Amino acid sequence: EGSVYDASDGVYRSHRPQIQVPPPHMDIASFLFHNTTQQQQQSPCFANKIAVVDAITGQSLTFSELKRNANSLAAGLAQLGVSRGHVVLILSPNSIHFPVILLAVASIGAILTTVNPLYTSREIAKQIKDSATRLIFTVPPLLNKVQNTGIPVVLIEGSILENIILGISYSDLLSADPSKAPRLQIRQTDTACLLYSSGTTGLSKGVVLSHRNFIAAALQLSVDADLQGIKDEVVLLKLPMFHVYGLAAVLYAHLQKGVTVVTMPKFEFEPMLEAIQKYRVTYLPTVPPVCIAIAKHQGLEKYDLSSLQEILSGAAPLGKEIMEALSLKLPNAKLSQGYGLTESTGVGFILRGQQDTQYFGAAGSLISSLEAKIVDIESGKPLPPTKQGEIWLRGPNIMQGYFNNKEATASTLDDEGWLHTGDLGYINAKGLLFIVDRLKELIKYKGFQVAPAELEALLLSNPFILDAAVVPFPDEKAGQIPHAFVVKSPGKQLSENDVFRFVADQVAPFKKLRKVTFVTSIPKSPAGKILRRQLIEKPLAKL
Ligand code: 4UW
Repeated sequence: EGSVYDASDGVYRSHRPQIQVPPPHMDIASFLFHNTTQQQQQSPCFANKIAVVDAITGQSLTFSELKRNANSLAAGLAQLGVSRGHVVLILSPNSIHFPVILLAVASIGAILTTVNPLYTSREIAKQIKDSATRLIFTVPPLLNKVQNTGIPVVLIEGSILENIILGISYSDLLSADPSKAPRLQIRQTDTACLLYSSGTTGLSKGVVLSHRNFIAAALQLSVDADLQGIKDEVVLLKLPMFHVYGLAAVLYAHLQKGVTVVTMPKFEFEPMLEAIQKYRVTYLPTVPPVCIAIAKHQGLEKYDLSSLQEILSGAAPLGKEIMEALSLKLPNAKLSQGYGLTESTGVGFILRGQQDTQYFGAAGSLISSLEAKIVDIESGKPLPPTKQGEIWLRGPNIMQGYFNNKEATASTLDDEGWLHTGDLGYINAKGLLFIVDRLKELIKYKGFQVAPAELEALLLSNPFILDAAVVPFPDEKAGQIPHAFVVKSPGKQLSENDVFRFVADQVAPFKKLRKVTFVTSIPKSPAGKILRRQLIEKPLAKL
């Protein structure tokens, strides 16, 4: 039984034990350090336990070093004038410094916003403006993307020379006296992170996640026995730390438990297998395309993957067939699936380690302390098990709202605190969630968000294009690819390639159009809204 359906109010409630949120003065940094210091006291060898290690360079930080560095950096940032409510942006691949920066920034009441290193300068500039970023952390190879923003930059791992030119050195900041870290009273309801998501519609928006959201999500992921994982767990974090899944559900949730996190700066298939072998990784959280790659890979036996006890898939649908193929390939590793959103601090439904094939294809069962409703999209009435409707979620992990965007917040979070996910699904008699479709505009390419509105706005900025719409098109490897329908301006010549190139030059590679169809008009409702269903169904009908 995953959850209990209450017919009197139409709410599904989790069967898992409730989480105990710590006292309100604890922020994400003090909570993590409190937990790990306690473990240190219980076990003498814990102090030297590795908190995070870079799988490629071997650079690492123990839990004590993580704490000291975070406190030093907090002191250094405070000396620089970074204070409560200021937004700090990080543009960096995964690294052992990422958690240091997260905890330092959060511990002084400032707010971390993350950005995909693949973004173009134009995309980054938009986020800097929207979030009112005051300081940027980046690495030398990405410096050119933020150099001309006028915002002070700290180079992580830059050479001394580069740092001198920029004026602020990461190593200088880290050399500050950790005991000088400001002792601020941070409220757990204060914002810890601004993670960007397009939500159910339109352009990317800052998802306001509080300290409590992060702490709750971490606890929700570990409150009951089947979620706790094994003793001496080692988790591989090759998912990006800029995304909620990597940041909240893997990095923060595992560090606060005292679990070693092995990180990879970028995802590559064979190095991932090498890292599993080398670091005796027990747990691999990942996304469907990687599950497919493992299931189809010839030559897995070259690696000793015997330490791997569990693989978790999420961020996009994973079908039953792939799960079956994967379980044949790695018979000793259990398969799990989870469902979440940036707006729910990543967590929602999860099922860990179910070997039984009857669970394959399910997105999980309701996480602790979270309520769900399945709402009929026509009548707005809550639905009982097996009936499909929009998934709504309410609980301590649900975002505070979209940053500076009352309108978008109001259309996603209702007065009773329900998050309208824009996902269509049903909960079966056993309490398992099955995702059926996405009602919202969002396209997911390999688990990454692509907002149609963003590509449409770009297409419309081209004088050769009169009108355009972008919708998802199914793809075996990527899950979905962006497909543009384009109406040419009268008398203008434009090829598919021109359209591909025009977009590709201005967006991160994962947002590129992968299919273009020229049409004479875009179907719209009387109110002017693009009738996306018609476009989505059009190419399928042709097959
Ligand atoms: N099946 C079908 C799924 C699934 C899915 C997500 O980019 P965002 O905002 O957020 C995420 C978060 C994923 C995640 C975080 C932490 C975690 O433990 C976990 O479990 C494995 C997953 O992807 O996109 C949110 C949207 O992505 C789709 C769905 O449309 C959702 O609204 N999505 N998971 N298992 N679709």
